Amino acid sequence: MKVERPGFSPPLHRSGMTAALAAVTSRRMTVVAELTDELSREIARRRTFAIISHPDAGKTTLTEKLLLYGGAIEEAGSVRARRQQRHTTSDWMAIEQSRGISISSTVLQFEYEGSVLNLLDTPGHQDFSEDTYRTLAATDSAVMVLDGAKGIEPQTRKLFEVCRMRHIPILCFINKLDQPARDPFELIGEIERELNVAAVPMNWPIGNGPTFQGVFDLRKQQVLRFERTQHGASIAPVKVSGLDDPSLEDAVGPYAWQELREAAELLEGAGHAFDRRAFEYGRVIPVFFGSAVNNFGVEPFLHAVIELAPPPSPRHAKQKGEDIELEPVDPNFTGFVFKIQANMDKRHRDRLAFMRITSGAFEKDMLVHHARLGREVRMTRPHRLFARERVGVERAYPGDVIGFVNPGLFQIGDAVSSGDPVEFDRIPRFAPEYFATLRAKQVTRQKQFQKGLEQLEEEGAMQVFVVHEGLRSEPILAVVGELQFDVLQSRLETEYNVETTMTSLSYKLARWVDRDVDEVARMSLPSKSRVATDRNGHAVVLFTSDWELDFAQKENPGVAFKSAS
Ligand SMILES: Nc1nc2c(ncn2[C@@H]2O[C@H](COP(=O)(O)OP(=O)(O)O)[C@@H](O)[C@H]2O)c(=O)[nH]1
Ligand SMILES: [Mg+2]
Repeated sequence: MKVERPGFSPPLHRSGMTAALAAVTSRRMTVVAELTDELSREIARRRTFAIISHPDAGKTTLTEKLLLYGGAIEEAGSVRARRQQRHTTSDWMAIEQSRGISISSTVLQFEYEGSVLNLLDTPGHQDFSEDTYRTLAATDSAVMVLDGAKGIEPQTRKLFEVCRMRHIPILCFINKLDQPARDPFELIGEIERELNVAAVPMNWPIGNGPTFQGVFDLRKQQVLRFERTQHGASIAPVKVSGLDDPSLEDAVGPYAWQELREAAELLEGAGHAFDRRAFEYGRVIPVFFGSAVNNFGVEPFLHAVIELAPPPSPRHAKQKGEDIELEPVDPNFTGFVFKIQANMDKRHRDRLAFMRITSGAFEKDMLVHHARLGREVRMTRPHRLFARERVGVERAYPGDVIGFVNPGLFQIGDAVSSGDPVEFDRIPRFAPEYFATLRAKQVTRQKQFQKGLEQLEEEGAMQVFVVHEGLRSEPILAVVGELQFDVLQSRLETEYNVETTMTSLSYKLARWVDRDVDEVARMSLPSKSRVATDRNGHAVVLFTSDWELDFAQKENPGVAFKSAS
């Protein structure tokens, strides 16, 4: 027997359709095709990349210069600006400017020659590496900056390993060639040896230190000579010529000329041919030379990023319990939150959730499924970001990082989808190693103090533990790197107007135990250890040494002491 299902009609063949219905259907199909076309086009022109390296290699300076050449700013600022000078765009926090270091990663979106770039400047210091790791989860490629005098430094190596694990393609910019740098062949060799990849020079420095004057483009066989500008604040004039230009020897100087000729000859046959697929898989690194502070080699590098860095690629995710590769062209909008930051805008004092769009087109006010909350939410107040500045957007596409004013709706790691719920790979939390208590100096500021702690914990700037059965005892703050404490105190003061005093504690390790906290408190634990709960109410034990942890493990053989919740 045929069952009649209400609302269900068998597929119509064109011949069976009325003319009006056919017209509507065909119009709808055209609209769908146009939308897919638009989505593909928008994806193809997007580049989302993070700038990574050891501190002081020049990430923030290079970022500023990419903005300058990209036409996003008219005049470049500097990291350690003197009174009359501009600060860099990406180091906008007060403590970043006063110390001349990056503490928090920054998102900058701008358009250049038809491409849309989402640039993420990261802090290099290992004390803030959790922030950098989160940012790497949101990127499609990375720019690795090396200091030409130092080569591969420890933090660069660590970040490279993260990129390798995630198959993130890397472009390398060897910076500070205006200072005496190591031999370029030696630097290329070091990248290959230390990182176990193939490094392919794409251009070659002309001169070194005081005689550094430009780069030789190995693919176009073009000599680019740059002129300095005051503080490198504006675009450096450039002269372009072939290697056979008769006036070049005089212009470059005899020694640099000789070196360039020799290098050009050596490099013609040598080296690995640049293999794009191997690059996209993270096995080959194209290498560029320059000086960010002087704007030497920045423009060819910007062009290389657009040419080589891949557009948004498919991402591993889970949907309905199955592993999938989520394509950016998937018509369902999906995205995840990788960062939260409070008080970016002095006037509004609100919290912004940074969302990386992974598939589909985003539209302002759309309804999506919020996986952690298990309910629909409306995506209101989306913003395009340019460091601390933001402007409202109506539409956005995969690769884009959009900021949402977050009234407690989002946590780091939250995923949303306009179709079936989706989950992405977890963003790891690092095990804290430094512990302290913090107290507001003025009792009257207690409310602000609590609010500050809550919001900064939400950002992942530290973790707050509450001692079990420690009536009225202060919460214990835990961080991965000691400098995070300085930042906390400074931010509580500038953003929440609360002065604090800090007391360091002797704990060195935090271990999560997947049991009820009362049960954990009854376990046989070393006398100096402390049982506490984290923000989610999970039990955590604080130890002052590895020895204590071993002791606890031996006393409680069936219990897992985990370094993350
Ligand atoms: N001599 C020289 N100094 C540079 C160059 N690029 C950056 N610097 C300086 O190196 C220091 C660190 O730069 P910064 O961009 O903050 O590095 P980051 O920690 O990697 O973000 C600053 O004092 C910059 O002015 C360069 O090309 N040449
Ligand atoms: Mg920096």
